[in-house]
Amino acid sequence: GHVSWTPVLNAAVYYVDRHIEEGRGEKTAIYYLDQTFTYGQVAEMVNRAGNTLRSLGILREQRVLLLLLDCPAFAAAFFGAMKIGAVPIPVNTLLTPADYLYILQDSRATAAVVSAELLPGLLEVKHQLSYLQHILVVPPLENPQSFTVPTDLGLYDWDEALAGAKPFLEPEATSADEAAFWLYSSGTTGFPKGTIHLHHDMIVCSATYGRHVLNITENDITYSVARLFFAYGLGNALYFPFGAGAATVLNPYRPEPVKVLEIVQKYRPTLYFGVPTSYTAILQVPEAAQRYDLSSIRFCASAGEALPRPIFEQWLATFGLPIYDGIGSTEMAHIFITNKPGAYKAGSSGTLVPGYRARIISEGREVPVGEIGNLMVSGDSAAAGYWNKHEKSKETFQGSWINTGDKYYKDAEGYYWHVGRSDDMLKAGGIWVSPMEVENILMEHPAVLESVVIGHIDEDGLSKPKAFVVLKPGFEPGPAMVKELQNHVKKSAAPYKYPRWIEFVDSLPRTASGKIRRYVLRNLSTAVPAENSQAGA
Ligand code: 3UK
Repeated sequence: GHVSWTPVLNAAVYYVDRHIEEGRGEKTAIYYLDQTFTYGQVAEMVNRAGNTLRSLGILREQRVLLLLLDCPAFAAAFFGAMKIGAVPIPVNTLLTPADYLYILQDSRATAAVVSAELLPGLLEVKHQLSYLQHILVVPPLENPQSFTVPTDLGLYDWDEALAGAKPFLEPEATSADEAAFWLYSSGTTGFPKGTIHLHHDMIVCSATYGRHVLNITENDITYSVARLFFAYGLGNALYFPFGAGAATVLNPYRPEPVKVLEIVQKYRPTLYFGVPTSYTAILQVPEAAQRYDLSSIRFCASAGEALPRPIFEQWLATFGLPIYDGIGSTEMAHIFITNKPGAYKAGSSGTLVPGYRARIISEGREVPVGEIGNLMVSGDSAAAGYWNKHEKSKETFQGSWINTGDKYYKDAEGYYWHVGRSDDMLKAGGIWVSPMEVENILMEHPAVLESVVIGHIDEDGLSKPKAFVVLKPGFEPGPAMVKELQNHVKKSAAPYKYPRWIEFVDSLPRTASGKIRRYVLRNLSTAVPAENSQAGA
């Protein structure tokens, strides 16, 4: 028989070292606050990071958790780990200690690189960890000089460790098909799933969306409101610019609308990546177009959830720029259907990105144009599967096809229109919220008998969590109880998950078999504004 070997490919070499060989060593790779980093400097940082991890005994295939704000250390840790064949796992910085405990135990990461600001959350669960041995702490933004790493066993100062490491590093001869990085993705039931991406996956995204949609070149400057720990942000602000030898603007602070406008004015990015919530928030800034110069931007992208048509139109009217909405997923690494210059329809997700295939399936068959079905997608950036979640992997990864869980129809011109999810998942600001998680937390409150959480569409056309709550006898519904329950959720879940509205009901609608009829509440929720509801921040 014929024996074929998977080619040797180390994505860190493609994204970092290649630029030195191709003469871009002096070119700016990262703009960060008042610093700039050239590709030469980034390559050296990556090598020092890889050597640091190696000297701690981190081996090929071992996972390394990255709990980091957007900063140059992220790039160094991500590609440094990858260069030695280890597997970085960027994680959401807004999660709770319990979430980090789960992810660290599930992944069995042996090392973590953590921003000092986020360290307390990790230390809270450190005694419960079975696998984590080393924590490298990136000094804080405020008073980094006076920062000292707590003297706990296994804690190191990132800057000191890198300063003491060698600046040269031979890449591990990884194969194109071995794990390069993981990302955790949430679902309706159960814990988040470690989604395993391979060394070739990012390169496929660079060759598809990066080349055919963004048309990114080394003259571009990217800026993403979506953080690096999201699959969306990771492409936008790291591997798309690094794939082209372009520059990226990284900023560690919360992307408040005015801050975002200041960053655009200061660094003059050409490619801008937002989410519907951030576009909506910027449109609320008085006289934004008069006060801030956005003329550097040649392309505005949106993803994470559908961009409502009114937001597209207001943005175009205000800034003269169309927003190119596209759908991507953690499983596909990045965007596979999108609007683009010369081919867009406001309110749609656009057309297929070259390199991807899609099918809309209902009852086992592809549906005709105009009919709604479940969206399946195929492309070579697809993850290999979920870590240790066999049943969930089989549901999502079906041969070369991935079940997105989204309901779509396609029009006669090949544009895809999002009509909802086929599960109960909802998003807030483009981030997954599992209704069950919020329901369980509400149920822990002594006043709550039962509850249902759904996605409620606000006045901007964006979905946010809303709870229907049945109180136990003797508890008073009203604004005080709304606040109380909201605070209760904020205490035990990531802050973006709290219900923005709470409606008190006498009972929940159920089927004959006792299953809650969520769709009834969803319809009720859009038709009649809730009496007892109270809008949140
Ligand atoms: C939904 C959208 C309508 C959809 C992502 C760009 O969002 C990303 O990944 P996630 O794993 O979520 C995937 C799910 O989010 N969705 C995303 N974009 C859109 N729905 N219109 C859109 N434009 O339900 C999808 O299945 O968090 C986005 C790039 C990489 C990503 N991972």
